[in-house]
Amino acid sequence: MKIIFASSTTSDPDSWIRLLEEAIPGAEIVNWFDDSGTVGADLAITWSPPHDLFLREPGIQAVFNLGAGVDALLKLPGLRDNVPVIRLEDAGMAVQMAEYAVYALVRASRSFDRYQQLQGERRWEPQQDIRRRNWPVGVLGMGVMGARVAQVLAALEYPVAGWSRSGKALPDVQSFAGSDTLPAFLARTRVLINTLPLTPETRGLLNRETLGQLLPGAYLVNVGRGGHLVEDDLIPLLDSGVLSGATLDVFSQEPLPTGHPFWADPRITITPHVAAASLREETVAQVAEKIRRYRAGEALTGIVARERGY
Ligand code: NDP
Ligand code: OXD
Repeated sequence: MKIIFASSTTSDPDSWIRLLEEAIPGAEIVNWFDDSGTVGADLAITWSPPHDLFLREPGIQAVFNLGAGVDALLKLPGLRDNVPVIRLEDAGMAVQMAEYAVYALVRASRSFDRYQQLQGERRWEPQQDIRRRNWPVGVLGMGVMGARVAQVLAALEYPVAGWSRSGKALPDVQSFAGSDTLPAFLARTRVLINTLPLTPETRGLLNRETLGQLLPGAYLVNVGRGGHLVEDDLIPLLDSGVLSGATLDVFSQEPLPTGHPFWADPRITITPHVAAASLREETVAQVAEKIRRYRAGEALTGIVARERGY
């Protein structure tokens, strides 16, 4: 079985290929090169896939994504409807996502950004004590990432709610299900953490109208995809006081262009799409097991529902 390893952002594909070949007995894994011809691959292992992956390799029968989000992959020309797309599930990412959410939340709720500013001015000025009830958190998306975020924040005794398509029952987390419940979810939320996948339904969901429904002094954390946020709406929302700040890990264009106004805005914290990185050891083991099951005709998890887009 020939597998193509196609990633336009992995700096050391050879070491990935070595590990994958060790973990997948009998596999011949070939690296993608922009200028080489068709290799006749049966399967693809991919991340940030090259645009012409399926046009150049029409024999691909299944695709294994080295990440949770498949939005870039599903857009590629030549990906046939009957080709299963299998995504990574957690692989060390969920705990990092929760950690990132804690970092963003407590900087706002415990005035740590303000203390940093005060330190620069050599001022000893305790801020108001935290009242957790003043910091209700809403998590958009209650899948592998969102559920972990919600559980960790609930354990820190913040009032937490989660919104998803089908609803998710978790201890100490209020569940909202479906688009009809979005207004009520937003109306009880001060810190909004987005962990949704980017699909036709969720694109542009974070906009002037929805963010305007949050509680006063609202704070946005976007770790889903840049396409969820209508970026032109953000600075006006901050200027008008609807939002007090934002922590953004993902952008409609990555890397964020150096001239982009977000860089210079002190109310916006930027990280370069690092909220949660798939860990190599876990990833290789998970992909190898998924491929083993696929080849053996056994049930496997992480199959993307193509019609839903995630
Ligand atoms: P999952 O598929 O496990 O979870 C997706 C969640 O979103 C589910 O709860 C699903 O609802 C919900 N959802 C999807 N569409 C809708 C909709 N239209 N309305 C309401 N809820 C919806 O994905 P993961 O948690 O593994 O990953 C989520 C996303 O996080 C990825 O797609 C990726 O974009 C992003 N990500 C970002 C990273 C980073 O470093 N910044 C790292 C990893 C992931 P239901 O449960 O009902 O199906
Ligand atoms: C992912 C990501 O989707 O890293 O896995 O963004």
